[in-house]
Amino acid sequence: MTATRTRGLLVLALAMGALLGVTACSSSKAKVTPPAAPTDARGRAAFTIDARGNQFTPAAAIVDVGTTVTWRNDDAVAHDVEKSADALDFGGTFGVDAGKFGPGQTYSFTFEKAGTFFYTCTIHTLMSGKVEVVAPTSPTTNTGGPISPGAETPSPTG
Ligand SMILES: [Cu+2]
Repeated sequence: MTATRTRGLLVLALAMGALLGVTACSSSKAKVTPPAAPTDARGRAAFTIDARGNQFTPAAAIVDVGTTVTWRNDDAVAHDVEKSADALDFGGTFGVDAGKFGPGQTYSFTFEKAGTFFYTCTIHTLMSGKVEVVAPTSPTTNTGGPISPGAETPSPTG
């Protein structure tokens, strides 16, 4: 009699242990997505980058000098757009804080100098992007060749 009762308690304890084990094993692995190829937006006077799902889309774009880039917040939360800590001088006051870049709001900046400019959302630090600004080429001489890599060299500090 007592032996049967003890076995019953053991089964109950094992069942509870199994339940706890199931609930404790629900962690998910973080996925690392490789950087996408930059979107070629040369030849356009204006270009839009979406802030959506805590990502800038496209995260990398190539535009001509003089192009106005507009960031649009498509998320339900506020973001900001700021220079990355190691970014070049953008050639003007760059950035918008979260108070002016809430859901549905936009921010525009006209790139007046060539270079590769890195920016980020300081609230969601994994949210970042770059704009590669190149001197426009005449349509008759544009052979679709590679872009000069020289523009990424940071200017010396002084
Ligand atoms: Cu953000």
